[in-house]
Amino acid sequence: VITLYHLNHSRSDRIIWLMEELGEPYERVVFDRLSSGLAPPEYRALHPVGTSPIIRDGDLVLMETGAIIEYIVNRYGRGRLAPEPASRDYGLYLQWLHFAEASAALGVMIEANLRPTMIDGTLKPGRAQVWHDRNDRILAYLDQELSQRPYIVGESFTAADIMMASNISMFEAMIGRTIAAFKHVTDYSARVFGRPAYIRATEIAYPDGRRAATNPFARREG
Ligand SMILES: N[C@@H](CCC(=O)N[C@@H](CS)C(=O)NCC(=O)O)C(=O)O
Repeated sequence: VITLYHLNHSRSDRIIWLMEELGEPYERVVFDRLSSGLAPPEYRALHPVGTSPIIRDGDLVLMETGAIIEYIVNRYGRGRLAPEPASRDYGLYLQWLHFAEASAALGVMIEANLRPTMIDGTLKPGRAQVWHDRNDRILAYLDQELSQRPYIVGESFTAADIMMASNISMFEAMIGRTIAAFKHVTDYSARVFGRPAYIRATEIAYPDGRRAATNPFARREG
């Protein structure tokens, strides 16, 4: 059975969402972040890089969200949550699965970290502006793609939605974009974040309800 080393308030919520979608058994070992936001030494001891998520399957220890998701879907998915390699959707599936961390999340993090170079609320010409513009293009692209189909790849929900949808709130929380201005992204968010597996995963990963602070679509009642 897969063990998820779950660092609270981290990307490992995607693995919980995936396992809840698949209904496959898994164990969670939970770690709290230090007050600095970094992973604690016990977590770092699990892997030489020590970022979240990390899983164990037998004697295999794996890091990197997209790789973990691809591994679990291919090995335990029994054909669920991914298009057939021979299908037309497969290429786009791989694109979004990888794009989510390699381009979308990375771009948000770079812009967020370059923001201290802003003067009077205006981005200085140069690197900050380059990343700001790239992130605008990414959001516009996402909105345009989602105007054409209900899920990021096609007619069915796939693991690429788990990878990509989880990024949406970062655009608002970390780099101040207004998601409500993107109608198709907003409609899509309501669709995927309304899934029973997502709601279950949120209750497991955020028992204190704190995800609501950054994810307006995951607001819990009461
Ligand atoms: N692209 C990597 C990013 C991993 C990453 O930066 N994870 C963050 C949590 S969301 C982390 O481990 N932060 C705590 C730390 O670096 O100590 C992935 O998706 O696995």
